[in-house]
Amino acid sequence: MSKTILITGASAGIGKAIAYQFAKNDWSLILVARRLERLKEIKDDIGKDNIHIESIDVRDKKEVKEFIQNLPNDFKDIDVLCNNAGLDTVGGLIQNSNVDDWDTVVDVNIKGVLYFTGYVLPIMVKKNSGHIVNIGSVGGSYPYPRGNIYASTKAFIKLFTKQLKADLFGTNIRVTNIEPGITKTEFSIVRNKGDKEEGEKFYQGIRHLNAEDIADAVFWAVSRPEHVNINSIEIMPVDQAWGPFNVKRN
Ligand code: NDP
Ligand code: 8X3
Repeated sequence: MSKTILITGASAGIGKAIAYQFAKNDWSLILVARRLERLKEIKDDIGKDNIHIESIDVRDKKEVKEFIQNLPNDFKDIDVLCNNAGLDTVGGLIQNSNVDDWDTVVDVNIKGVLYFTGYVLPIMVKKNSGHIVNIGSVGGSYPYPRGNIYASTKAFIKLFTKQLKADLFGTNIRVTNIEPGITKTEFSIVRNKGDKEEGEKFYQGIRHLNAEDIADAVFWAVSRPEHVNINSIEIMPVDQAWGPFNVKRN
C-alpha cells in the first residue's frame, strides 16, 4: 500500500511542487488550501485516484480538527505531514504596517502549523511512526529589513520543530525543518498585496530557487532510512547572501 502525505498550502508554489514530487514517487496525497479550484486542477493534471483534496483555511481550528478526524478510510493513515501553508502580508517596514496583517501572518504561519500538528500527531503516536516536515525560512535564522513578523514566525517554527523532536524522543516519529531562501512562487505577489508586477520584480535578474528545488529537499529528507532524522536543511540560491550590519553615522 502506498504511503500518504498531507500537504498544506498545496494550491501553489512549493506545496504544489511537493505534491507533484510525491505523486511521481507513487505516494497518496491529501492536498489542502483555500482555493479548491486550484487543487482540482492539480488532481486532474496528476490524474491518479489516490488524491484527496479539500478547501481548508489552516487558521480555522474546528475545520482542521473535523477534517483530520473525518478523513476517508484510505487516507486516514498519514505518514508525512508537510506544514507548508504560509505567507507574509505585512511586506514593509513594521512601523508602517497594519496590526491586522500581523494577526494574519501569525495565524497562518504559527497557528495553522500548530493545529495540523496537534490533530495529526495522535495518528502518528498511535502507530509509532510518521514524519512532520515544516517549511520554515532562512528568515527564521537571520534578521533582515522588512522581515519583521514573517521572519519571527519562522523563528518560532525553527524552534518548534526541535521542541517536537525533544518531546517525541523515544518514538519513531521524525521531524524536519526545511529553511529556504528566495524561491520563485506566488509568495512575493502575496507579500505585495496581490500586485503581480511588483511581486514578480523581486525574482528578476537573480538565479532564484524554484519550488521543485525545495520539493526535492523535502523528498530527500523523508526518504532517508528510518533511523536518520534530518533536523533541518537550509537552502539559498547562489545569488543570495547576508549583508553587512547597518550602521547609522552622524
Ligand atoms: P505561495 O504563495 O506560492 O503558496 C502559499 C500556499 O499557502 C498557497 O497554496 C496558499 O493557498 C496557502 N495558504 C495561504 N494561506 C492559507 C490559509 N489561510 N489556509 C490554507 N492555505 C493557505 O508561496 P510559497 O509556495 O513560496 O510558500 C510556501 C511556504 O514556503 C510558506 O510557508 C513560505 O513561508 C515558505 N517559504 C517561501 C519562500 C519563498 O521565497 N517563496 C522562502 C522561504 C520559505 P490558498 O491561497 O489557496 O489558500
Ligand atoms: C522568505 C525568504 O529570503 O525570500 O521566506 O525573504 S526571503
